[in-house]
Amino acid sequence: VTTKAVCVLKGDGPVAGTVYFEQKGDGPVKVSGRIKGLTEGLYGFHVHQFGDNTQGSTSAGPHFNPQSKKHGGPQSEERHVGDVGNVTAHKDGVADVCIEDSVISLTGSNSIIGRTMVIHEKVDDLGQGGNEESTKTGNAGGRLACAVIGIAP
Ligand SMILES: [Cu+2]
Ligand SMILES: [Zn+2]
Repeated sequence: VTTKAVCVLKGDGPVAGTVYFEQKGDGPVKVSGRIKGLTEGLYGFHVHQFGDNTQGSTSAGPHFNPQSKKHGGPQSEERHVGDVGNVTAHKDGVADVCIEDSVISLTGSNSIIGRTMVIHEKVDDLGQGGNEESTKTGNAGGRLACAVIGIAP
């Protein structure tokens, strides 16, 4: 069985995009899509706990972290479930999202369905920043755009 999900990122500024999720059985989740309106560089990209956007991305809460771990990178042993890393925008301001992740899921206790995808204003230091904030948020700063992850056909 293949499960699919999608989110349409929007914010107060020019950053917007569409991100697709696809998972065969309980295998890795393929995350693909395109985010525009950026400037060249890396941007923290996470699944946050709640699908609540009543106060914009603020009400989405912290990184999705059902096992109460510290913040990390996608390859880290110690990471939040929601820590899928960074996306890279090129000179044209577009980031092509191409991630495969074995920790997030579209089913079960690590399911990201109904939670919020967030792209941040800064690079995620993946927990290696050497300060307290790094172990919580990766120092990725404010939230440029977000969207609730929904079930796709
Ligand atoms: Cu985040
Ligand atoms: Zn995190």
